[in-house]
Amino acid sequence: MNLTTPAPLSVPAAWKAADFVEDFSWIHQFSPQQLDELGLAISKWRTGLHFSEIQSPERFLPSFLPLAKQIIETLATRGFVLLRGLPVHEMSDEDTACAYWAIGQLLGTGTTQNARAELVCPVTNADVDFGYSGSASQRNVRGYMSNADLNYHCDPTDVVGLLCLRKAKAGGESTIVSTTSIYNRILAQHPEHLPALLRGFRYDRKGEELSGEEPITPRIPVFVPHKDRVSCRYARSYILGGADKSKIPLTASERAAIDCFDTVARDEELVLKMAFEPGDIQLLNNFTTVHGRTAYEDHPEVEQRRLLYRLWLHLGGERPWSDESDVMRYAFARFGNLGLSAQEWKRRTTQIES
Ligand SMILES: O=C(O)CCC(=O)C(=O)O
Ligand SMILES: [Fe+2]
Repeated sequence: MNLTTPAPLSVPAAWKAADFVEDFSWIHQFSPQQLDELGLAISKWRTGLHFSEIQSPERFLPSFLPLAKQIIETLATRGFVLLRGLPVHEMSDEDTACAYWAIGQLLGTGTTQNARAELVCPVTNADVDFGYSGSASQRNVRGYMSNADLNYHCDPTDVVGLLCLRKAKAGGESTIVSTTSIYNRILAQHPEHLPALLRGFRYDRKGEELSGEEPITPRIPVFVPHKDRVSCRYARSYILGGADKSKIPLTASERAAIDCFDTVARDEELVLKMAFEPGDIQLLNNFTTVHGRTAYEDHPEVEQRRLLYRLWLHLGGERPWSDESDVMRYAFARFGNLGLSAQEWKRRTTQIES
């Protein structure tokens, strides 16, 4: 265990909204050369390949390689970037998935994200009821399939990518917050909540576990302080679901601790707003940022609904991700059909078929 005495951190990951009023270095616009390479690569890959079968994308996208290196460095330190200008209007949704997957594989390994083992997962309103009431209709529902407000959370993977294909008619604003800043604030102003947050919570697997697997995770700390950084895992709806399914209600101090986390996360001083445009790719380090989304209203036509493509990337031996404990990195990330690379998923399905 890498626990150290909690202390405030002054590192690039501890950013605040005011740091980016005039600094747009977090936005990278794809260059004409990068887009030409991508167009050419897609025309090669289009000939019957599924995106998950693309081999060695780096051979086709040489001008992306310095960018990929820089993105990984930035994700490891500040924790977020926005790539702008993927020409989604000029591409079929299939070609977009292909381009997006290929770019993602230059950064890490794409993994499956749900019981259906989707590797590029559509985030769109499937008319499901998502919320925090714990009602039967909300049981086992994941927020990305609804148009509801999503509380600040980490996705259970090293890096999440969200590519915007279509915007909502109204709402659906994405915002992010540094979890290092949340930690600093709680340490300074609400230290009484730290013990519960360091101890952590059990997460609901929302029925996506395989038979024989536990329906809830072991306890996952919200914060793990290290010498020069603090790792975070947090997702309120899954914590509430975990308490519900285990039939062990949260204690008053646990409830107060997650309420405190949410209140601090919503502080305007900490929140960075991102107005997604079609073609934008948001990339986040899930150990140092939480993201949220406001509720939204869709256009009436189903094909015009807000649509994002989500990628979950495993960064392998790359630091600091490789320094995380198994509980932090995998307890809520690898179970059921989730958290598998395309190869691992193929192997699993081939074994089942044969
Ligand atoms: O719709 C969004 O902007 C975010 C969705 C989200 O958090 C997710 O799919 O993990
Ligand atoms: Fe998310």
